[in-house]
Amino acid sequence: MAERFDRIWHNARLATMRADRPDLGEIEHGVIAARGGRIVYAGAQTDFPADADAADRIDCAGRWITPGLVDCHTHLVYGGNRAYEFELRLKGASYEEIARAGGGIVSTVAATRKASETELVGSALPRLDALIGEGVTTIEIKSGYGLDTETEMRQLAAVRSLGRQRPVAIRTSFLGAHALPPEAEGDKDRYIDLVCNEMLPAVAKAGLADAVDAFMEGIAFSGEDTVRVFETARRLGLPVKLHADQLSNLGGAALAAKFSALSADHLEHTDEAGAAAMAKAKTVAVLLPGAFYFIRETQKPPVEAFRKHGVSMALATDCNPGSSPLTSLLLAMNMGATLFRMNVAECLAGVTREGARALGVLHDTGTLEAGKWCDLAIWDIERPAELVYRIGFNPLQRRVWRGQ
Ligand code: DI6
Ligand code: FE
Repeated sequence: MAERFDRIWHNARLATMRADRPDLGEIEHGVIAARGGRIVYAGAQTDFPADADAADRIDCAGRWITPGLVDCHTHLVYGGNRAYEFELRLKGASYEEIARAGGGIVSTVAATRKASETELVGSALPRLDALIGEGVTTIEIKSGYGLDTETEMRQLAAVRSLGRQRPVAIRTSFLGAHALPPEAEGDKDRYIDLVCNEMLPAVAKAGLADAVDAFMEGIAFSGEDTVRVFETARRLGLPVKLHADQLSNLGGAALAAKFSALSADHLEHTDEAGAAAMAKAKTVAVLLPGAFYFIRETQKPPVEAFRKHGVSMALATDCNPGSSPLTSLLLAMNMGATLFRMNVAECLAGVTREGARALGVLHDTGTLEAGKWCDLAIWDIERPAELVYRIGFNPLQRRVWRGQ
């Protein structure tokens, strides 16, 4: 009897992004067949049974299909915005100067504390929709604009709520160690006590965090502070990741590797020893060209060292109100290529397979392979390089999440 599927996409060109195939793992005459939301077959038309049966058959007319995109680093949920600070920066103030003068992250904290869960969801939805409109099927969203237990939990509850309101997979990260709130009066030790003894246990108990992140930086937290947060995460059984070496080299990459972090992110100031440590620990390098561009950083992440040591590279928007008000993963790819000199295959892998790896969900999504969720982006393009090459143009024809 002919095998029966829920849906078949045929007459398609596939960029499978499979790690065991070279480049994009292209298949010129391809078929994808799905059942129960999962891919059952993704491969050549010639190897697919001609008598296969499906409730729904979609002729892709030679369009390209990639895995649904993965944005593996965002701060999508927050109150207010920082357009005023942007104006200050246009007058000459730097991102760090504004932060040190009491603006920056803590000004978004004030606005987030004032917002209800409904308001946080409402202001984040248009940003999420912009990303979904470009084919994003999995997104990571962090807390870190509450900096007290109640607001951090409200922010993460808003994130979970977004996942119920849109067809997208969401991974949350708790970023209590993002900045020092004003009421801490400069006492970092006491604040990290609060993060480790109260916030993180409460967030973990409520099931609100899939991972734990920290901002290790001169304007934020030290390596010692980070170690305390990571040790608490380890006790609670949560994986870690780190904002590392963004504005200065404090050895964040190596520290992330020491804790077998899923990813170390930013990494503009990471040195070769950091890259080597990450390779050994299989920690993914998440590169964020939107932040590099927006704060006019000039130090580029060591892409050549990552290649040399075999460090996986992902690309993400870092969507946040202060350093990267970016809601386009397509533009992040263009910036990865133009600013960081990543090639087309690296950019595409960065927003699919490697983004999934950075979130620990590669078993479920990120490539076109039997057994994974049927998360697809179908594009009106002639060659995959167009996805990286254009600036501000969206050729998405259709997006599929879990087979729908
Ligand atoms: N690094 C960043 O680029 C963002 N957070 C972080 O740790 C910036 C967040 C902000 O400025 O609001
Ligand atoms: Fe960030």
